[in-house]
Amino acid sequence: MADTGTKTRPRAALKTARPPLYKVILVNDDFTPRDFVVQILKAEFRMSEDQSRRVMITAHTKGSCVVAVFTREVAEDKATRATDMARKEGFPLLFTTEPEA
Ligand code: TYC
Repeated sequence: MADTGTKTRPRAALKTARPPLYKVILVNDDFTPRDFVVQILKAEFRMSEDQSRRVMITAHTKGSCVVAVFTREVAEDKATRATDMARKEGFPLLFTTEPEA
């Protein structure tokens, strides 16, 4: 095969450049009002009204939906904050995180 000129970087350098990513997942439930879910998505994840409604409806119909992907700390922080906002209003809405791939 022809030499493409691409050099393999050391493992340590690659790891520093790309930390593992985590998905924030919105979980459906039977009690949280749709509009409240949309408000949370807009507030915590800075999503538009349109995007928020699509994600909410996907979770509603399929059971869950990936909201966004972040580094682990950011993903866990956002999932906790969003879940806490719902708890304060007495809703069982849940955001979880899991490693990507
Ligand atoms: N299923 C809820 C209802 O019908 C709305 C909802 C959607 C709740 C998505 C949670 O992640 C969720 N009121």
